[in-house]
Amino acid sequence: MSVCSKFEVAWVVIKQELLDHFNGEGMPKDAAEWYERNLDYNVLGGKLYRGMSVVDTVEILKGRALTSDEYMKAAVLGWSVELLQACFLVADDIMDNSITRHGQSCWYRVPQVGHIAINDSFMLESAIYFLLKKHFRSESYYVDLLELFHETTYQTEMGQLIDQLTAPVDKVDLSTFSSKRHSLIVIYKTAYYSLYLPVALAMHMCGVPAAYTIDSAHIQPYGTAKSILIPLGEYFQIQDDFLDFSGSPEQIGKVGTDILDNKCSWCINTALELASSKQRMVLDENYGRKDSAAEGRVKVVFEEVGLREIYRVYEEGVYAEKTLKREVFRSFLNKVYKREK
Ligand code: GPP
Ligand code: MG
Ligand code: MG
Ligand code: MG
Repeated sequence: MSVCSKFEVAWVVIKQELLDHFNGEGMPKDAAEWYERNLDYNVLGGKLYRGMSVVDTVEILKGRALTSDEYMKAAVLGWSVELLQACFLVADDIMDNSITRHGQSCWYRVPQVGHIAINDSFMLESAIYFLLKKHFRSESYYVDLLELFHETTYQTEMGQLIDQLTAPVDKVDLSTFSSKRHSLIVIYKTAYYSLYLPVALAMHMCGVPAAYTIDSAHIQPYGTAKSILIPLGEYFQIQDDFLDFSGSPEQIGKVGTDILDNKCSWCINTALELASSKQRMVLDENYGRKDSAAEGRVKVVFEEVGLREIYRVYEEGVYAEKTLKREVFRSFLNKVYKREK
């Protein structure tokens, strides 16, 4: 069985636990069918990078194949990250006025769903805490898991707030954008939950302590993980921003809305740095307008300033830098997990 389908098999069990509990509360059949459809529609269909990376990290940290109990625990944490992502995306698509997600209509646009999507988003989040309690209640690190989910959710909401506030619907002012603002937005709205959360969950499950001293060096493993994963998360969101402009709906499974939505994305920030005064005028007049002809004029400037090439060079630079840092992280991991005192 492929690694991914093993993870997907675990979902069948996890979903059934959620539905059994729901039914056990005496919920009627129509509600159970709705909940199941919410779970199927919103939790599946993504790339599962985040969820799978919990399982991968647990395997790396243990340095051996997992027992079936360990695998199930890691999979519950992985699917909990996917539930968190699903809850965010259902809400994000409403806030961003998006049309499609994962190659299908956004949930709030599905006939009969509408505003119920808000409650469905809440239920996807609450499912996480049901699963954590069921599978981890008696573990010493249960509170660490709860705190991590709560803190990461809060951070993501802070990021979503500044993302939305930097993109007002009725007031386009490109002078409020900057790379610094962009960096803060993407670290908070994406990097913490997408990159740091999965790895930190796996570290808790494997008993990695908050801090310790080795060879008189004071090590804070979660801080080290953060220092590596947050910049990687920034890159992850810059990819998302670039694909919003360059990717076809077939390729990315969604229709890009950043230009229409007046988003402080990597593309517009990069274009602003390079635009001539004439191009700047085109951007000022056309960015953030709910009009596809205006969107087209912005895209022309993006092409003129050579955004594709700048992105390509940026991506290669990130890869080279991360390859180097990987060696550093690996040596850190080896120190931590082979230790006997
Ligand atoms: C992705 O930004 C950010 C999130 C999914 C976080 C949402 C947080 C909430 C608290 C709701 P995006 O809008 O660029 O993603 P996409 O391009 O996939 O819509
Ligand atoms: Mg958004
Ligand atoms: Mg969005
Ligand atoms: Mg996006």
